[in-house]
Amino acid sequence: MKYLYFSFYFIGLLQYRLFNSTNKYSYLAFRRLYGLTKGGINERYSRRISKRKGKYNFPPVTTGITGELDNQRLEDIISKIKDQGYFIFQEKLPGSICDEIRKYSLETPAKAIDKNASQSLSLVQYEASDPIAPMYKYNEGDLLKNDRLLEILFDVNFIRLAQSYLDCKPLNNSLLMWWSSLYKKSASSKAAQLYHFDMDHPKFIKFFVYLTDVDHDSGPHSFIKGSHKDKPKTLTGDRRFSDEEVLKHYDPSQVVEICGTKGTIAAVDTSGIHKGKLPVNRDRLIVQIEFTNSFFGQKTNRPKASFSLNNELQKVYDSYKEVYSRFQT
Ligand SMILES: O=C(O)CCC(=O)C(=O)O
Repeated sequence: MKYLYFSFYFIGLLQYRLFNSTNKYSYLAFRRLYGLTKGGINERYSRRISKRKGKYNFPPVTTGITGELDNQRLEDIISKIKDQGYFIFQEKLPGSICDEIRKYSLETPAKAIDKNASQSLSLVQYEASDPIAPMYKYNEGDLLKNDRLLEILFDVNFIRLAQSYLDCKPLNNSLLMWWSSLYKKSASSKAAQLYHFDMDHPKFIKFFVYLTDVDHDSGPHSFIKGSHKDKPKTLTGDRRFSDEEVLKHYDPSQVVEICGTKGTIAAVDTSGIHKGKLPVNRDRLIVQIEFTNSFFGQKTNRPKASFSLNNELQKVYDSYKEVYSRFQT
């Protein structure tokens, strides 16, 4: 079977080179091979990408939502992400900005995501007191109309951190925002509330920003420390895992629930095992931006670059055009 997966994978790589798109079967084969080779194919492919793609030269100190970033701090943060799979920043997005985005979310319809496909397709206003689904996910096109979200998307420190972690010029892959609601009493697989790992591209990193206060009962991002580096064979399948299965193989001290007041920012390598814990006392609003080293893999959303940027963000866009190459001009 492994050889069949390899054949599909290599055909997919060739097609990707020629046509810039990944066929479904090659993508599935790539996901399986991640587990079967213990990440070996990702490492090999990523090394090649790093050699081929250059890197940006950043000024010695860059400033963003995560404060001032110099080379020493950059190295410290990256070594922590490499070691534990995540990093929680001390700096936070100011509360007033979180509130502004939260207000926007309550005025903007979102996709109610549930097992039921027809519900998932409907765009509805999120009602915290009467949710109809465990997750409400916003259309990226709507997010790109919000100046505060654009400030997160075009944050130079995120680009710099992503470059350092991915070891090449990063590609922005998505801007997402969703509510995890108090709809259900049990975890929803569709809302990523069961343990899993992501394997959409060879290498990637996500930045999460909480827009509401998050404690252990309000849906923290739960991550198994170190699981981005090493997974037991039974946890390499392309599926969801129960808490019991995961805890059979990892020490409880490795389960990290990322909690913090609104504005909390974390960088996570979600090739590690993680989930959004089911919220039981308060709903959670979260923003996520993802960077990858290649668009090989899952289809990337390619919206029009119709956003209007202030001078500062326009400078970031112009200086790091390749990062935002998925936006159609
Ligand atoms: O809601 C969460 O914290 C989990 C998100 C997640 O599974 C993902 O971004 O891959």
